[in-house]
Amino acid sequence: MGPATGLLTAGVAIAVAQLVAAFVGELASPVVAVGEATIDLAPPWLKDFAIREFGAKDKIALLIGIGVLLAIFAVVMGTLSIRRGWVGYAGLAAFGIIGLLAAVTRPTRDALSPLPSILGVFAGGWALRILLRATSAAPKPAMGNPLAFDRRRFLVASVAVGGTAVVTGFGSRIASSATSKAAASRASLRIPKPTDIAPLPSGSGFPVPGLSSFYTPNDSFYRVDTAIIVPKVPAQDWRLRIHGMVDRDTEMDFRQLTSRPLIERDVTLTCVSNPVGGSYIGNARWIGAPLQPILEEAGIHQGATQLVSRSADGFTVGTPTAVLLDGRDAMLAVAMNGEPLPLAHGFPGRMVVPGLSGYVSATKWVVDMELTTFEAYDAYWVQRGWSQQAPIKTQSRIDTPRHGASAKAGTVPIAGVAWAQHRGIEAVQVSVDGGGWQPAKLAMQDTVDTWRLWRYDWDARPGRHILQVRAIDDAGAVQTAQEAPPPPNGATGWHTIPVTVRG
Ligand SMILES: Nc1nc2c(c(=O)[nH]1)N[C@H]1C(S)=C(S)[C@@H](COP(=O)(O)O)O[C@H]1N2
Ligand SMILES: [Mo]
Repeated sequence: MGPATGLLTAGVAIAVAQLVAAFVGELASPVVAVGEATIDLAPPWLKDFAIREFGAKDKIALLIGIGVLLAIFAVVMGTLSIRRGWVGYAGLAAFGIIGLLAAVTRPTRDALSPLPSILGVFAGGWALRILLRATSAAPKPAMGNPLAFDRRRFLVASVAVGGTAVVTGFGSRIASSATSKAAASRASLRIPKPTDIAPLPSGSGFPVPGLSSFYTPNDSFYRVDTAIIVPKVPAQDWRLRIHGMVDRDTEMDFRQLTSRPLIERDVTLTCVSNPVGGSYIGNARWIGAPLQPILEEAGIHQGATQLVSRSADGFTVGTPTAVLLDGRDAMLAVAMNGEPLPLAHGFPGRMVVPGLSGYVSATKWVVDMELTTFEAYDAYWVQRGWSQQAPIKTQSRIDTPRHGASAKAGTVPIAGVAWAQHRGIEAVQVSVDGGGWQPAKLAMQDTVDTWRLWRYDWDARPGRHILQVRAIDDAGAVQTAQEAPPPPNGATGWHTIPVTVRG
């Protein structure tokens, strides 16, 4: 009975907290707040490990971890509370205080943030009282089997409490989707036609099975961020403030942003955590307002070397001001592959800057830009040991054959992608078993800001082989063979894979 008492009490507390959070803000949920606080406080090696091992599923792994810890805590407390009721209440209060502290220290907190934790604890207290009463109903020794009597009463109480948890839990899910003004705003949004349209590239791919498509569909585009719950900012509530070392503090709303002349550009986005051969890269067609004129209108002071952009959930990015003013297509993007930004990719507005790693350029849900210096401020990942600056390093990847695959002897296409955003890819070379570098066929270069697809038709002989690829950028610089891990500013080395060829 102890474990059930603990689990049911925790279940009701969490379900009620979730329901309240659906109304006062999902980020005020104690579970989410504790999860996000854990992400921010986790030591860098643990975060790097989580991104490396779980990728986009790192949040799910974290939530499962929190769930398991909570369940253990609930079972222990429930068991102790059968003997001493106060222990259960104390455990509940402790767990509420942790949730509350996390919720009120999040960058997204507001006056209502304590509510989910407080009401959750009260609901849990109610459940615990019912369950403890049912267990302590002293059976009269004379009345046959005392355990059966206990059990029935406890069962009724459990069903009542469990039912409350389940109904409230479902209610919170329905409420949170019904209260998502951001999803509604996205569904009804029409992005104005860009005034400057990029021609659709032709011949930018190859019909090789297993090779990436030139454009990465939104639903398979990699996602990296610190948010357990995607920030939900309706377009009509969005404001961008520009301040700091500027002549004029500026604020603009979404309508003002999208009534500016918009450009449409293909830009490949890359995460600094991408290991050699990894998948944290994608290419999309973006629509947005060029950032350079927006900054120039604000009047940037001499010496403002860093633009610190901040998201609705308090994440920060530091970008060199010089890069934003050098004429490249840095933009405040509002559309991705022909639709408003997906909620997970920064709706309603994000930064996109060709040539820089995501963590120093691609702020999603961006709401604030402060002009400052690199000496004055370290952005989120810089505080955690990554470099202040992170231009993209020339890289290439073999998409097919896959690592360890086996193929039939004969002509086997080796194909993949290569990237050196804002420099461009001039050549890609393939080496088999450490032999000479052979030139791969290149797809058309769309722009220097996108990746370039390549293929090499290999005359494969039976046996085990090692395939390697390297790229050469438009300046003639050859991708380095020197192996380096992602921290602190991006992995290097040649993607190398074993394959087996059958006779
Ligand atoms: N608000 C916010 N923006 C963010 C991040 C984040 O954690 N929060 N992560 C950055 C990183 S590390 C990368 S690589 C890109 C990834 O963008 P994507 O998820 O759209 O692929 O977003 C950047 N922008
Ligand atoms: Mo990243």
